[in-house]
Amino acid sequence: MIIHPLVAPILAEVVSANPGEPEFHQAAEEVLQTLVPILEKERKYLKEKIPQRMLVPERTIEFRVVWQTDNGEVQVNRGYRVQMNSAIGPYKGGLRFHPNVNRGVLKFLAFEQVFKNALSGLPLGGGKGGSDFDPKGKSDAEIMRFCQAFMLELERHLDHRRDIPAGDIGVGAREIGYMFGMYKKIRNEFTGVLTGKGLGWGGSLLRPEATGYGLVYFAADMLHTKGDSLKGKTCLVSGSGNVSQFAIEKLLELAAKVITFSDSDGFIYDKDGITYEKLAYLKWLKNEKRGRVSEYAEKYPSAEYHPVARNARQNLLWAIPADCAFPCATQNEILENDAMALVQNGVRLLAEGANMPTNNAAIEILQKNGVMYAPGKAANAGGVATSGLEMTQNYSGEYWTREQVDQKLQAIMRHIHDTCLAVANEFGAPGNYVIGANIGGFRRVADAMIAQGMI
Ligand code: NDP
Ligand code: 2IT
Repeated sequence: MIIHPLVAPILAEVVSANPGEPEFHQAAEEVLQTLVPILEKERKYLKEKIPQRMLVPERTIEFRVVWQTDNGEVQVNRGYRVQMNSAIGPYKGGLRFHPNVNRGVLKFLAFEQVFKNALSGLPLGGGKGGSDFDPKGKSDAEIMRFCQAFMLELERHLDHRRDIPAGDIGVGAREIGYMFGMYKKIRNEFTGVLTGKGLGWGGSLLRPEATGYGLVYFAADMLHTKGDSLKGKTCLVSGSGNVSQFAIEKLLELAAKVITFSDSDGFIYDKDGITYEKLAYLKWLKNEKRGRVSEYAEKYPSAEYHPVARNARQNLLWAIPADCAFPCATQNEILENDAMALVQNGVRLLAEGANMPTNNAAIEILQKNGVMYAPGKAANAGGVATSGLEMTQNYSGEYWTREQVDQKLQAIMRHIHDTCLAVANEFGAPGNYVIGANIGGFRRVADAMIAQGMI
């Protein structure tokens, strides 16, 4: 990809100042390229060095986490919190526990989060954190000890008006519970410092469902612009965690047919389609048993299990013919060959549940071939938006019904969708959700930064 000369020096500086952080470079490149039209039109942003400022975190915290396994072995992990941008609200974004977590991964996630949170229309700044801790195969007691040790340090950097983490890969209701308990014990106060809490202790109805549901609402709105709907559409979903499970659930509700899901070892192709009963099994398998998706094929012999080929440049899940694709696992799961396979099979729409699952070359292939493409920072914003709704409920002491939260979630997803299209139109790129999301998110944060002076 040729980098536009207006932003090439900015990207070059990001690359040289952040060595060994390819995911952060990738996210910076994707955003900078699409900001060119607004940077050309409104010179104040470059004069004030807003893109450059947005690419340096306000603060990055890195710390040691020491804990003990059940058999007494001492373990050392790295913990992080990237407090990226607080121009429009307190830092907000998830915590990820996965062995491939490092500074660069969290900087890319925090950078994306700033735009996503701005698009939501809520007063939320952006941050992200986590650890290279691997939750796989750990006992419940080990998870608890790790979460407590992690929060023992992170606590001093958090506050319900300063920085409010939530879940992400490897961090679900169980981990949020253990971290919340430790935070409350240290502070001796009960505040909504984390979102994704349990329903009986400050959580919001629909927060677990929100990312997956919001993703599907967004995709439905995209198809609606073409007079089409999800009804009867064959869909590919990847991942099998929180986002995937509720994306599948909402797709079933809207009468779509879902034929795939996956984990990091392989994928399931169920040509008969996933039913509510099969989805209930998948939820039990992943959330209670903490098993692998391969076990689904043992239970439902109509389904095929395909192990992933290590270091493959193609993920064969994306080569299965379908109408719509919903990557919901992790970054860079759709590369050039996958995008070409999707195009060849006539996929109409790709909406990202995961953060940055499609690399920049693959995005270009999809867009050039007329696939409707929605970036994660727009399409998966339903999770953080509902975290925002959880915060409002915590501040006010109110509890909203499922219907009330769902209505607000749908309204927020529609607002993001319509903002993307309106901004894309304004900048001469009708239907381009990437330009719409990036410029729409950028403008809100950039204007706040300018108003607040040189900080
Ligand atoms: P979960 O931990 O619940 O599930 C993650 C899923 O992705 C699992 O199926 C996991 O498989 C798979 N996966 C993880 N890492 C890899 C990898 N390196 N290669 C292949 N598969 C992998 O996480 P979530 O569902 O919460 O998150 C999924 C994505 O959605 C992430 O990109 C996250 O950032 C994004 N997201 C999450 C939001 C939320 O509210 N939770 C909000 C917005 C975006 P395995 O079991 O093998 O690890
Ligand atoms: O990527 C994301 O938006 C999340 N993991 C959710 C963040 C949040 O604060 O709810």
